[in-house]
Amino acid sequence: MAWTIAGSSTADLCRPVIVESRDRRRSSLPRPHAVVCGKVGGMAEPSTAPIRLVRGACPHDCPDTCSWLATVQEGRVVHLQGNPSHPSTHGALCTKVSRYAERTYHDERLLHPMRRVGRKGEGRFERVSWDAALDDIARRLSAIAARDPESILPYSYAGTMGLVQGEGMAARFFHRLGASRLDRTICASAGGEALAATYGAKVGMHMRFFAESRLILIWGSNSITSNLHFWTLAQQAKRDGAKLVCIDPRRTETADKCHQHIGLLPGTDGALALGLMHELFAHDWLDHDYLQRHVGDITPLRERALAWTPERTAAECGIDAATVRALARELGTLSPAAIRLNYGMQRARGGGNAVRLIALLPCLTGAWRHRAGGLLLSSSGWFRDFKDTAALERPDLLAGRRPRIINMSTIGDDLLRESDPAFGPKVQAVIVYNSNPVAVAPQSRRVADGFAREDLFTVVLEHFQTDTADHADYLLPATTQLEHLDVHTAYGHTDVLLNEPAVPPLGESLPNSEIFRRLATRMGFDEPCFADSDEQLARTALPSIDVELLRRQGYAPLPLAEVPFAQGGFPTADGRVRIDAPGVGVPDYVPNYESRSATPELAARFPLAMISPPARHFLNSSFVNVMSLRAIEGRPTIELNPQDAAARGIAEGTEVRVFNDRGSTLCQAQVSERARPGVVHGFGVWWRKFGADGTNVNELTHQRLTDIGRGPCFYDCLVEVAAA
Ligand SMILES: Nc1nc2c(c(=O)[nH]1)N[C@H]1C(S)=C(S)[C@@H](COP(=O)(O)OP(=O)(O)OC[C@H]3O[C@@H](n4cnc5c(=O)[nH]c(N)nc54)[C@H](O)[C@@H]3O)O[C@H]1N2
Ligand SMILES: Nc1nc2c(c(=O)[nH]1)N[C@H]1C(S)=C(S)[C@@H](COP(=O)(O)OP(=O)(O)OC[C@H]3O[C@@H](n4cnc5c(=O)[nH]c(N)nc54)[C@H](O)[C@@H]3O)O[C@H]1N2
Ligand SMILES: [Mo]
Repeated sequence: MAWTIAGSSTADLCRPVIVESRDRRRSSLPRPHAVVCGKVGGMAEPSTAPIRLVRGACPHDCPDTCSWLATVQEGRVVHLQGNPSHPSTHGALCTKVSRYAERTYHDERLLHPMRRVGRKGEGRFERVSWDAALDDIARRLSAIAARDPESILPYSYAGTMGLVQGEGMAARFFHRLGASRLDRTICASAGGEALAATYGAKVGMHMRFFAESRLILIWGSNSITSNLHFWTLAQQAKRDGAKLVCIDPRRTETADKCHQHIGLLPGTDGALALGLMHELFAHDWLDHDYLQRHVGDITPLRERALAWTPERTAAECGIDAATVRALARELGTLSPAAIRLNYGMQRARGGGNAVRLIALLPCLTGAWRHRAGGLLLSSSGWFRDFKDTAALERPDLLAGRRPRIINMSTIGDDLLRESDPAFGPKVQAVIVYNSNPVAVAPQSRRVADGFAREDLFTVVLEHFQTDTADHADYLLPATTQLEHLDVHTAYGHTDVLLNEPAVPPLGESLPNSEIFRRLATRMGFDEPCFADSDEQLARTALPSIDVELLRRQGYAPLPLAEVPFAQGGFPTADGRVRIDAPGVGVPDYVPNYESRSATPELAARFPLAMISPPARHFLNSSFVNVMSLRAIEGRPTIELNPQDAAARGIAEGTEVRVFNDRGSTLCQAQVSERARPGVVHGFGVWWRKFGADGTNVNELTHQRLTDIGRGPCFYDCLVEVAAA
């Protein structure tokens, strides 16, 4: 099967035309002038120029991975809408992504390569040509590599989730170079590795069948903010009589719309899962047949769970014993019962064990027998058999070398480390793409200090001059999703999506793939794989996907069973769920690094537990610079309970300092019953430079890692709040 989009030049990438119409009034196509904001459309009067619809995919790090349609008129994207024929998108984009064109055409979009002229971090640059930039970068990287290629570090995450603009050409480049490898842990590795230890892979029930569940636990997720298209399904189930329970320390907007909110203390989910198991065992709400056939020996788990009486559980979680009992009864007796687990609850020390314990609940009750029962944390493992990561990323280019691995979650410490035998060589160069570490990584003061090293050679590929970009020696303009080709897998649904470029690259921007292609040439890497076009990369990444179908409808569902584990068949070595897994043992409750019970002396000085969940109108630190969205979010805030506020003389709107031993950040108090006493919420990863004092919430977070998966513990953090 051949891809019908041909050629490798950026001009060729912009050919696909899906629908043409000369007469807007008679077509059912959107009326661009009516819906776009002035900035994007830029026209007061409706234009009668012909329009085209181009199929694309939302590139953002979100479980929904929407299929979109871009309306192009006179060479410009004038409107973006959800693809009505893609089942999970069902024609609806979230507020922020419907403004994606505003982001693409933003006044501050980087359009030319830039070279630093000021001090590190000052953010002063001069325009240079691509040739000058790439020649100098290649020269400097070659010189560093000649001494030790491991002192060069790639730093990237999910600014785009695309397989082509993600780790395709970039991975080939760094493998060939022999650079340090990056452990990409910043989001999902605790939960992901926990799930893999239990089920064998990051797999679960299909999102669409939540609509048919009778009981839905929304656990550690604010679905209305971060998983909107799942929320539609949950509401459908609710209308059909399902009970919805939200388990979250914060009474979120999602919790408001569920039948019940269980506001446990942060990081105590493992204890709650054990308490629920206690009741399942005590009342024999177990599917013995399922357990015997499809689950490992439960004896050690039973012993552990029987020690967690509802009273003990309630005391640890800060909830009532009756709540534990009632929830266990529902889980044990309502069918089909489904758990939408998300990543909120794995950003604490015991996050991995908590995910393992929760993942065992539907195994005990046999909920997996039903298509609307079981659990979903991530569906990304379903793509394994359809994806050829080795062919895409070419680890064989390491040619037997095994460069050291640096954890992206400890970048603050690692940029400041000297050479030593355990660590290896001091980091001399960082190439950042698809990420904004100075804002998003924990303990960002140290991250900023590391990037401010005058002797660190830093190249940043970006759309905007982010906090990280301020520290670049070279700042290279990258294309957005409207300007490049890509293919996407997902971690909520199980469809592959195609993103066709809607317009040519703005200014002199280039796709990440092309920047690494050109750099490879400059470095003298002459392996044929460095000449692969974006189309070839896409085809290599997903060799068995029906490309014609993709081009016709923008998406292609994976052929998967509706009820994946009705007959067991988990992707473990023996097909059974693992209770006792190699390397991680039998799961147990692991308390936080920082909490009133774990660290009472620390809590005496910093008595408030802080969690810092996503802001609804930002996507991590993306969109923070889109004015219409920032206007909705207002300014950095900390939400605290009226009791905690009163005890500190803080009122709604008071300017406050949130601080601990690691740092301090200024924000505005929001006094609300949504926060339970003792817990505060700092929303969104703001750009530090937009913070009142040039900081953001990560000034306060630490770099210690989760029990499983070496992930960050953003939500395991004690602070104090005081009027500024
Ligand atoms: N609008 C928007 N959407 C996003 C993002 C965004 O920034 N903005 N980010 C995207 C990304 S990268 C990701 S990884 C996903 C994240 O998706 P989720 O993990 O679903 O993130 P949230 O929806 O914030 O859910 C986190 C919830 O967990 C709660 N929480 C915090 N600590 C605990 C705890 O210890 N136990 C329990 N039970 N709950 C806890 C928080 O209060 C919050 O409501 O969302 C994606 N979608
Ligand atoms: N305190 C706290 N910190 C957190 C979190 C939290 O909940 N609380 N969430 C964490 C989570 S879940 C995650 S996933 C991380 C996210 O951290 P990151 O993956 O760094 O995500 P973003 O902040 O969205 O930054 C992505 C950057 O990539 C750029 N980009 C997008 N597309 C492209 C492209 O095609 N080419 C290039 N070159 N650049 C592109 C965007 O402009 C943006 O600046 O943050 C983490 N940090
Ligand atoms: Mo994430």
